[in-house]
Amino acid sequence: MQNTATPTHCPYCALQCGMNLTPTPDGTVEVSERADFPVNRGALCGKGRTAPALLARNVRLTSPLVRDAGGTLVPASWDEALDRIAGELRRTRAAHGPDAVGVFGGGGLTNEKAYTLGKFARVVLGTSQIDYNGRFCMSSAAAAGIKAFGLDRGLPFPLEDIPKSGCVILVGSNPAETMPPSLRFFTELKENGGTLIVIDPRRTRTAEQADLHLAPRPGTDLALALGLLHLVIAEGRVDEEYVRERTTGWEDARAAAMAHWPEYVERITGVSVPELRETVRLFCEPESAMVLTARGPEQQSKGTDTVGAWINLCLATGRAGRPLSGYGCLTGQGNGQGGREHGQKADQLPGYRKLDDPAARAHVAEVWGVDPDSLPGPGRSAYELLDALGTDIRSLLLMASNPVVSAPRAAHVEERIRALDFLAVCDVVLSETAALADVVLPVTQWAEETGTTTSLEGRVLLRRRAITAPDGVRSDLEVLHELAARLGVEKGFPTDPEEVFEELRRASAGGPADYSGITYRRLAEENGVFWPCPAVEEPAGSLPEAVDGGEDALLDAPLPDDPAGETPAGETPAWRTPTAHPGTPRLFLDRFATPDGRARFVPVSHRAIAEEPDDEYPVLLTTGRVVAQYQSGAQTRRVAELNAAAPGPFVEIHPRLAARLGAAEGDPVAVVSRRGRAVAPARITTAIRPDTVFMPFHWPGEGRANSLTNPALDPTSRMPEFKACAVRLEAVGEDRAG
Ligand SMILES: Nc1nc2c(c(=O)[nH]1)N[C@H]1C(S)=C(S)[C@@H](COP(=O)(O)OP(=O)(O)OC[C@H]3O[C@@H](n4cnc5c(=O)[nH]c(N)nc54)[C@H](O)[C@@H]3O)O[C@H]1N2
Ligand SMILES: Nc1nc2c(c(=O)[nH]1)N[C@H]1C(S)=C(S)[C@@H](COP(=O)(O)OP(=O)(O)OC[C@H]3O[C@@H](n4cnc5c(=O)[nH]c(N)nc54)[C@H](O)[C@@H]3O)O[C@H]1N2
Ligand code: SF4
Ligand SMILES: [Mo]
Repeated sequence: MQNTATPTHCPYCALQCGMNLTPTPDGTVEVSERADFPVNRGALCGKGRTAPALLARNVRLTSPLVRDAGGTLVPASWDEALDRIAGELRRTRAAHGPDAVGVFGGGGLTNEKAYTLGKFARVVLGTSQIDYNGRFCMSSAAAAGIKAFGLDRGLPFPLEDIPKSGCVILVGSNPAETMPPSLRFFTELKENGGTLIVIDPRRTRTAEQADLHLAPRPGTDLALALGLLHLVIAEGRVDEEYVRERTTGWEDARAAAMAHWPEYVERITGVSVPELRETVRLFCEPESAMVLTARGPEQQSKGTDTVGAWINLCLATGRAGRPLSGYGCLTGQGNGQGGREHGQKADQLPGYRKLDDPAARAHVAEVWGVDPDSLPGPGRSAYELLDALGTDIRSLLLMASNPVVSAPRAAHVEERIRALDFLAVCDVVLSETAALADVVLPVTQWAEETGTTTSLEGRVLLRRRAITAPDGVRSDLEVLHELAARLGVEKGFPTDPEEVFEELRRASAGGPADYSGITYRRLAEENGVFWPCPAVEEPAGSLPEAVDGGEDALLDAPLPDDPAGETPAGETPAWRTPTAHPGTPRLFLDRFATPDGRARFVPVSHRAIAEEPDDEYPVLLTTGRVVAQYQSGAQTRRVAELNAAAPGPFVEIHPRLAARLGAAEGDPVAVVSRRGRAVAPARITTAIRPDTVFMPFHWPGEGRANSLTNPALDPTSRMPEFKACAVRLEAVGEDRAG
């Protein structure tokens, strides 16, 4: 086994690029091209290429840490650390009740870990107070997808459909920096004669590739989508037959759009009426078209309505649930999709079931061997949970997130974390949040453990262990197993990921995200399987009509029958029973997942961002990412090559705004909001609107963008408004006190 390459997937983003890992003599791994995975065909971005750097002992944690009487984190044995956590959680529960113990998870956790964490909260701790960082990520798109289609799977089609479509509108998405290998799908779209439209207040590297770039004022995507729908109606481009046969609610949505005149929309968004008309023409003329959103329009206090408005545009023009057409959300974290399906969300049970649905509770309680009435109800959303630390929630178990850097209004969140009676953090590195913990547990990483993730395509993938973890670290599953045992639950928390997955299959069976037909064997042999994949016993040969055109079209789907070439043509490979469900690369082609099978229009109207600029705070701040850093930077800031490429925070400023401020390139600039202040060097560029500044959020300390952001929440998704708040800029003199 040594020195042979293990095919697996990247530890970082939701593209989940395929890669091969080969062990090296010094105990780490070498990354090499894995051309058989169709999404990236071997290509990797710098983060994926350099991921093994984090396996080195000098950057990661290799011993549990416990805070001593003097307040210092010192190495401790596993037993000591686990006993301390179990003792503190028990004490909190006895003194303040089960809801005084909180759990915070992450979209980077594998399905097995996310599932087990949700089960641990409900079964062992009995707390309703669990949520996770995915709330900050795609929750608005998820809420809008469920409203309109009855189901939330980020992309309802594989990425390989993109180049064959006629037009793609990318709304607030910068894949050139956030998923570089996926850019190929958009360049192929253009090569095939399709059109790429990018909507972003900045002329990003992605926007530079576009046939048309619209640069709206941050926080106005809802008005923009309504203006486009208005024009679709006014120009007679509504697909009346589709609307009649496949949707409900059109009249109200139509009336709402008619109130958004193009000239009014131009005033709100800054996008001119001719640009709006051109967008409608490019979107409506081809036979097929797509709208893909990412964090730009979603991370707003009206993100759910905003995505709803873009879905309405797709529905009115007959561009959803048809081949090469549809609405999709580009999910972000490594397991951003699977992490939102199996119960680490406040209102959820595995299989994307609802915690307040009696049938769902009964089903999952049976799998877990507990009384349905013992399961707590829905708890608080991520920001609300963090805001309650030190008051209602006295102890917190945190796994795979670094909210001190990544949460909105981060100084306040940091203060709340410090106010806790007890904090335990499981991480691979000493993140800014782990540094505040009472106990830190060092865990294994992707190359050292097996598990499944579900990519942004809805494709369930197997990440395989390639090397043995160093002494001193344990997996998250082992941690939960040990804590459960110490809290009196001896059974039901296995440490073997495949055993967890087998249980997850049963727990998800019959739910919206049904994994029951998926096995590790199939994942390994088939390069992943798209959910839903129920374990149905169907007559052989009757594949479900997953694609218009039935079985023929399914042959196009990335589900190779036998990539290893071991099975004679026409025979079923051994790992798949003859009647196995093939998985569902494409959703909604026959019907939507609503009770009547029709998609639902939602009537939405424009509203302002929660904090509009005024005399005191006259400039808009938006935030996002750069290619070489990942999220809170806890991992990538420890990789020399990435740090050299993106060494620190900056403020993107238009030359006109910079001139008014008297700031030159590289000068430190203070950005001040009602929440706080951040200082970073100016990066002067005409690529941004003159009324807006941009900061990446990857750094702690003085340049922390989240010192500024507004935790105003979307009423449905509870997503904070990371993408727009009011700030003022101040030149920082040489005499600044620091
Ligand atoms: N390098 C890198 N890659 C990553 C990550 C990372 O941290 N670093 N994180 C991963 C994760 S978890 C996620 S969620 C994805 C995120 O992927 P993206 O959504 O592509 O990333 P962002 O930079 O947050 O936002 C995208 C764009 O939205 C624009 N924007 C800002 N405000 C608005 C607005 O009001 N309207 C519109 N239309 N656009 C706006 C920004 O200018 C930015 O270019 O990336 C994943 N990949
Ligand atoms: N201003 C602003 N803020 C934002 C955003 C924005 O666009 N603008 N985007 C938001 C979005 S979309 C997201 S997703 C969040 C992300 O922000 P965070 O939740 O902070 O995400 P990460 O920085 O990825 O933190 C993951 C942590 O878990 C650790 N880790 C990795 N794998 C594992 C594992 O398997 N087990 C354990 N126990 N730990 C692990 C890593 O070392 C790291 O410390 O940030 C949000 N914050
Ligand atoms: S694009 Fe995402 S999955 Fe692919 S190599 Fe880069 S970080 Fe990894
Ligand atoms: Mo995200």
